[in-house]
Amino acid sequence: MVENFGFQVLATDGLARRGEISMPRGTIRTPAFMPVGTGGTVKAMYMDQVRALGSDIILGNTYHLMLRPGAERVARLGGLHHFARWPHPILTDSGGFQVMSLAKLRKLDERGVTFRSHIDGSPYEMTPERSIEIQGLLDSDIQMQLDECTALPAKPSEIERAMELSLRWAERCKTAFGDQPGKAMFGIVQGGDIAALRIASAKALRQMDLKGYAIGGLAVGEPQPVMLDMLDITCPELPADKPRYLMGVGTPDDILKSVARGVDMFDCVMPTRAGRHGLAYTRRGKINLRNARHADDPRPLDEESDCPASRDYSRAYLHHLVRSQEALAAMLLTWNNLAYYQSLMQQIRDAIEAGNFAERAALITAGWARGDL
Ligand code: PRF
Repeated sequence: MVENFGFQVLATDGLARRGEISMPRGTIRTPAFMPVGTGGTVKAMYMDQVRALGSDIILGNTYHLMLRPGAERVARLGGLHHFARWPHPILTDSGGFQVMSLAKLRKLDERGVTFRSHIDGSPYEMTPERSIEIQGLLDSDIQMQLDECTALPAKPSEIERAMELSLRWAERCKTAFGDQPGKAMFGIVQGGDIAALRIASAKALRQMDLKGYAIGGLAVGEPQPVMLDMLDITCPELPADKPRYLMGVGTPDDILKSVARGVDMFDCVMPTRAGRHGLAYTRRGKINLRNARHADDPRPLDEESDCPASRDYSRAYLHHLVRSQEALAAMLLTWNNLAYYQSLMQQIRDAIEAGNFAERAALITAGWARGDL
């Protein structure tokens, strides 16, 4: 068994990297997509299915789990892996981003954030130290620093203030995390859409010699070209021998273009959330099963897929399930969507190894344009 957290780049193709993160609970093949398991469940999926699709790691949320069922309770029940029956690596987000988007009566200062639960209004305080403590109680393998993410567009002075605060919080999280050889605490680059701030943030985090680096504060309202510019500027500032994680991204197109710029890890609610809203991601593009044109269509979503949800059920039946608001609609479409995302990641990894990533990415992109015919 591997005792220490490690990262190895196995192959490169342009700026794209094929790598491996190794840690006691398992090996993560990168570029990796991490299904979102906010409250200890990847919604509408059994963990065995999530694993069978090729997921090496899932994401959990500090914010949701601290409110319900409570981090101390999860710890008493044996930690999040045991509680949720996922024995493989788990990455947890630190809570700051979710507090800012979900909690009520938020107040942020140097010390941390105070807020009221969106569930029952009860008060909480989240400091960098408490975030790391909670992530430890959950027994998370890859923990994230507490940060402040600025939604875009924003005033440069606001972006700078949040970026500087996030750097001070990174130091406090690093101290609170201490030395845990089998686990990692990642810093988070902030700096909005301002190149100089991105560079300053990345340089300062690099000085802290962390085990991995996330890029936050993107896909928060800016156009895709701005996000890609920020990746062009940020990735070269990060150490080549550490994993890079683009938080909360994204569409299949975002993922291809970010891998091309040197990103190794992704998470996004898109495949799971879309699956609960009647949307299917396929190699021919996105299909809205709610649409009446599918009512008499006997074809599956993808006859060539090896996922039963994609291959064995007719579009007519899926349309019927979506229109009837059946639980099985969410189950089958989420299964299909995660199968598509993980097959995309496998194609990306294979292409980088084969040295034909750009050509393969162009073919994949051309496939989406064929539409749902
Ligand atoms: N910070 C944290 N979590 C995040 C983000 C961030 O900036 C984003 C932005 N896309 C998603 N999730 N901690």
